[in-house]
Amino acid sequence: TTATPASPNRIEHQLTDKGYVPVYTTAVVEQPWSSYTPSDHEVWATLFARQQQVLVGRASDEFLRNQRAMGMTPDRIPKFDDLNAVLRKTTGWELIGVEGLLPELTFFEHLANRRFPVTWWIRKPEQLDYLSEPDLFHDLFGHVPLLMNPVFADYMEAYGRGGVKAHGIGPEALVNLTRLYWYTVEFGLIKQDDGLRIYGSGIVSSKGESIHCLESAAPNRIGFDLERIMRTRYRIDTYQKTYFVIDSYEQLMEATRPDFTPIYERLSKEDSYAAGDVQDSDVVFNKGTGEGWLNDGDV
Ligand code: HBI
Ligand code: FE
Repeated sequence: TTATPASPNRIEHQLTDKGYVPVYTTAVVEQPWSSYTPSDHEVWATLFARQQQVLVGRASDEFLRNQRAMGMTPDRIPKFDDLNAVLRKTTGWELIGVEGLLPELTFFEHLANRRFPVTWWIRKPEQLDYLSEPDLFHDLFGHVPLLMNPVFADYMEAYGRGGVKAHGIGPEALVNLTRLYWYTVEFGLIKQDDGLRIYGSGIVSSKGESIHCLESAAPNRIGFDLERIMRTRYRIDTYQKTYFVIDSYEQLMEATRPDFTPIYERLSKEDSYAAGDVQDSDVVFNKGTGEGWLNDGDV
């Protein structure tokens, strides 16, 4: 049965033996801007102001610069049409409204065509600090600014094309590619002259992890290595045990140039790595203490 449980978010949930799971809908929806309530705009304004404050000195220069260049309004939910006017002429990307998580192939096809799916609804006040699926704040505040950067914009399109190909190869290839997305687009760090900085959307949209990823002694911080990342399991329900550090967005783009098929081949014969393990071949910025880590739950 599809039932929408207590969760105030609009995404349909299916009742399964694992409880309520989000039902993937591929529908593209117009942003219902006039139906946002004052409370919705208040949630945006609160999260925006809080993250702006936390990200000074923590987010990458490129992220902060592009966030300003986007002209996002801090006091109310931005209009996709307004952001698209800027985005289209800068890198040819455009935002489309969706109900929430899309089936992977649908998601990849959008990225391959420079369309970024943005959830149209925003979390409720009682969900300020955590919610299980991406909402408008995560997508808009977290993902959109770097789409203004031409090199990162190319990377995201290349990722989408890679995803469509991986989908054709099979589920293991998809898992490898999803790990790459997870440890770069969602939870990536970048090295700047003045230290490590955040560019991953999952981090920049979370107050706690914005601080934890740079300042806690618990996690590993390791130099970017595409194949190593594709082999590494990750966490969905806690802070990451390991953050990977790129030297530049160009490094990301370069890493997607080769055909991944031989890499998938190689990886299909190897075991994956636990999220918290450090490998001998790693460039280690720091080896975490592992404090507070849970032993189960790596995916
Ligand atoms: N759907 N709307 C949306 N947004 C995402 O970030 C997203 C998705 N579906 C799948 C997905 N991300 C990840 O599995 C990617 O690694 C493909
Ligand atoms: Fe995301």
